Amino acid sequence: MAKPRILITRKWPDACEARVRRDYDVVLNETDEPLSQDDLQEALGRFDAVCPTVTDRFSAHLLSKAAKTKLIGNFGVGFNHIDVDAAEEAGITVTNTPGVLTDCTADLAMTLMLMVTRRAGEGERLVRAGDWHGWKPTQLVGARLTGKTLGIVGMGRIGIATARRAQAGFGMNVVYYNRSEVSPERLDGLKAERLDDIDAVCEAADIVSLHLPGGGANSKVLDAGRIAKIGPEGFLVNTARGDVVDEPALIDALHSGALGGAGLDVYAAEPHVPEPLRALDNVVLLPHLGSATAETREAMGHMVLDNLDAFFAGRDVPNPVR
Ligand code: 8YV
Repeated sequence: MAKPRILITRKWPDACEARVRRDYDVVLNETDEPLSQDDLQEALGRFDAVCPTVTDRFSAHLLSKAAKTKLIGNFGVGFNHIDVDAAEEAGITVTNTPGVLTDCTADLAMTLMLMVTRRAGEGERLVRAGDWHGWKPTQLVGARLTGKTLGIVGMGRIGIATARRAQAGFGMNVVYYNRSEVSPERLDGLKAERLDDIDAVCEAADIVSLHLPGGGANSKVLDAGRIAKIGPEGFLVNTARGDVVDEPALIDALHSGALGGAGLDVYAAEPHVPEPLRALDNVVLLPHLGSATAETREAMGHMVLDNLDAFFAGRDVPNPVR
């Protein structure tokens, strides 16, 4: 029997590319250039499965014309770049990669939290520019994490893992908002108070860290009013999706001092990072590095392929998005 035809839209870790080459009739992206909407449309007519990343947008329009593809095996846990209703309507199964990137994304949230509160980006720029002329007691004085309150918005796997690090490693108090109750089993010893809404978390927390999915009702959930509630001494960290924050309102708040600082790994229209944001000193800007470790990226690729293997063997896929 002919092997299923697979498209991998971006360069993957070597071990994962070797596995997919061995098991499937695969087209890899040797140049690693992002595919255009026309390329993706064509792919949906040629391949049994397409394995995209966050850089590939599958709109309802595209999916409604899918002539061949029956599986979209997303390399990543977030899937707001795929219209899953339209995929379902087109009879396409969508899978993702939950769990394997939890620790690394939580580590990156802590990285941003430390960098922005301790002004590490500013310090690095100072040294690299050759402008550091020696130690002084008032130079680049930041804020201490110990004893501060972390507010988590979206207490899923990554939110919990971030809270655990903040509490166990940095002695922080934790409050959170999550639509549903989080069971004590999932909290597993973590001391965290669930507040009534996101506004209450922004009021109570010194640092707010976002861990909710992008798209839909979550779009711009951190608006000007909520950002103002975090306050001039407060900080915002976003490793979730750029669209959950009102980006122009964030820039205004950072500029006016209504918000103390921000640490961002994600942006509203990636890879575009607005120039006014890049011009600000009280923001740390990373290029969507949440899951970027060798171990995790390899685990993500293998998880996509486990889903492909199950699908083409006629078994239930292990990680359907719904
Ligand atoms: C991924 C992410 O690297 O998994 C996610 O949702 O945000 C990132 O860590 C990226 O989405 C790859 O598609």
